[in-house]
Amino acid sequence: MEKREALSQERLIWMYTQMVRIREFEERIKRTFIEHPGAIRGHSHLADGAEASIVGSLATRNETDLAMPTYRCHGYPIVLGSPAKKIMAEIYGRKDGLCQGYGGSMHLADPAHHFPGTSGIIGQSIAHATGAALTAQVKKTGQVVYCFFGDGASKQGAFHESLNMASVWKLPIVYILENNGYQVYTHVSLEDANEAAGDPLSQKAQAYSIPGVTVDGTDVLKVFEAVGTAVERARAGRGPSLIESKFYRFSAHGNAITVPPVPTQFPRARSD
Ligand SMILES: Cc1ncc(C[n+]2csc(CCOP(=O)(O)OP(=O)(O)O)c2C)c(N)n1
Ligand SMILES: [Mg+2]
Repeated sequence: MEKREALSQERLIWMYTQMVRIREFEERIKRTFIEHPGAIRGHSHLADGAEASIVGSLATRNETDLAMPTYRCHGYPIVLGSPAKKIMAEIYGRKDGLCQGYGGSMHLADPAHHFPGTSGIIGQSIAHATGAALTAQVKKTGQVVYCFFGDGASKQGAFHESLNMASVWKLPIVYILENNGYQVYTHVSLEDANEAAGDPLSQKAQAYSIPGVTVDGTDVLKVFEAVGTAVERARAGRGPSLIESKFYRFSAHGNAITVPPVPTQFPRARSD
């Protein structure tokens, strides 16, 4: 795999271009929600702020490796090579969309570009990705699975079951925990609001005897380096790693335009 210092100018420009493409694509969706309400039906969850994390991660992959994110998923197929027009058409629910309009924004899939599909059920995609890694191991395909999920998803049982199994069986998977500071509208600073316990969240890896690191998810090269190390380990048959990539979600949870201000105090249930 390419080393960070050895990245060519062409490669760096490719990374930058992909980040801009993702942001432009999502800005267009945002504008549509403002200027043409109702044109896009249902929800559309934007990932502005995640561009460097997505691109830095996927820049480390081999052609046949699989990328399996959650429902906040527009950026990944853009980088993998799915036609942006087809992704947008899918978000509009059109027949010429990536999934003939059946999936919509949250359920993109493009197997031809090594993008098996996403799920709106928080945490479940971690189990799907772990299953895909088991398949890769059993069939000896040489593929590594890139499993992306949120800070909120790391509280789910599927996360813990998957990491346990992947560690025991040394599955070729990299878990990329995208800590964007929010679970819907609950900010990480709200300690008593059922946020994900543990800081940094990468320390959860220790429970499963696998490497866990936290990285600045707004620095594409730092992400590239951290994920690259994890991918090399996975490809060598040494098992999974957990990367916590920290960044900030600029948009609201879904559709809306701005993030609500972070409340200074979480409203507690009255005990009297
Ligand atoms: C099993 C399940 N429980 C609850 C929800 C409702 N829900 C949608 S998004 C979300 C929070 C997810 O937070 P996080 O994992 O941090 O992902 P992010 O939205 O920040 O990318 C919740 C609880 C759901 N979709 N699935
Ligand atoms: Mg989150």
